[in-house]
Amino acid sequence: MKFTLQAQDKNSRARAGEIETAHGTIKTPIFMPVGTAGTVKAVHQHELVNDIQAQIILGNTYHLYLRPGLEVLNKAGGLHKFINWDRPILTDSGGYQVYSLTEVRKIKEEGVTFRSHIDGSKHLFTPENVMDTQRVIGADIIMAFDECTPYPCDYRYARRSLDMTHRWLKRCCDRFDSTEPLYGYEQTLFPIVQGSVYKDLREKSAEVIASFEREGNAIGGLSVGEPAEEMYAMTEVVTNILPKEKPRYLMGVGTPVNILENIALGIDMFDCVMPTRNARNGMLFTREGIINIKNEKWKDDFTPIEAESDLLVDQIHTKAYLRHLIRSQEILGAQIASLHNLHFYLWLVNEARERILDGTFYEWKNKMVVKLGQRL
Ligand code: PRF
Repeated sequence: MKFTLQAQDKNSRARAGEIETAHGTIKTPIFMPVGTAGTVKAVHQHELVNDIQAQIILGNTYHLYLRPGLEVLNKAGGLHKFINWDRPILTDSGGYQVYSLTEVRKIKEEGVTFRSHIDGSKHLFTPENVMDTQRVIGADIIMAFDECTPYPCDYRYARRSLDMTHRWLKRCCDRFDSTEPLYGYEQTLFPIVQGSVYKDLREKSAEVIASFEREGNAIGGLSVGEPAEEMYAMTEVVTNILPKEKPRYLMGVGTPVNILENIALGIDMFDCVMPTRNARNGMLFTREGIINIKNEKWKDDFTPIEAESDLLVDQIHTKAYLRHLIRSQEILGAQIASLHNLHFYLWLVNEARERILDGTFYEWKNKMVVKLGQRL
């Protein structure tokens, strides 16, 4: 993997760059649609490529390990082949899903035991076996196994957890560096900064993570319920320490406003279920603000879903029709709304990139933040 910085904004810490992977180049800042179980929910690969030009998607180790399982993924020749996607993929390690999706779990030095949310079966994730699993899945970028602390989290717990996440990182790196990719192309491992909302823990973690000198770095443990101002404060502390010449990935963030503010703080990569999950409930993100398409207000609005958008479904379908589909729980409603929201998120990060390149990012960002937070 290679990262090239192409521009740095003068009025903020925003950057534009390019990440080269074995499956092609990613222009940053980037948003990665979430494809948890080998599919970006309700959006076909053909649409990801042709309608919204998605450059990279995310998969989840936790889900793929449980179903379809490693034997199928290995026989398929890895996730790219299994789902017929030849662009970059990043997989999360399960270091978040085991905490958010499973009820019975035990966190020990060795790893985490948990019960499957599918059939209740018992499993153990360790730093080592999570690396092996991500070798089998075969993503271009894989994530270290960490503990994402909840919010709020007392200082003592956050400090102990952080120390364990750092010890786990050493074990991840040792296993990753002593194994080979299975499908003939290179993979790279990103470590994850934790430390809850404590400045000193975040500083310490960023220093430890930087000292591993991996090709890119991630920030976890944010957007877990803390106020946005606390998230931005932590991002700033960490991006001041993480090396400039490597990509920075803020995990699981966020709203369009969160994304713009974090780009301004020096983040290059984002993922979030919000555009797809909220689409299925009728929340649409637009250039003018947020719409709840289920509202009575849109009942007989026969204007396009978004007139300024160049996405086919935004042009050819009306708000009234999409409202009807979502209210009737029609599958097509989820498809149109998900495609719309992902297209908007990708438009947003691409626009940010263009503004960074031409030097107008900061003023544009401040204007957009006001607009995008509005409810229409
Ligand atoms: N760790 C991992 N994945 C994550 C997170 C984390 O802290 C978050 C937190 N927002 C989202 N996804 N491994």
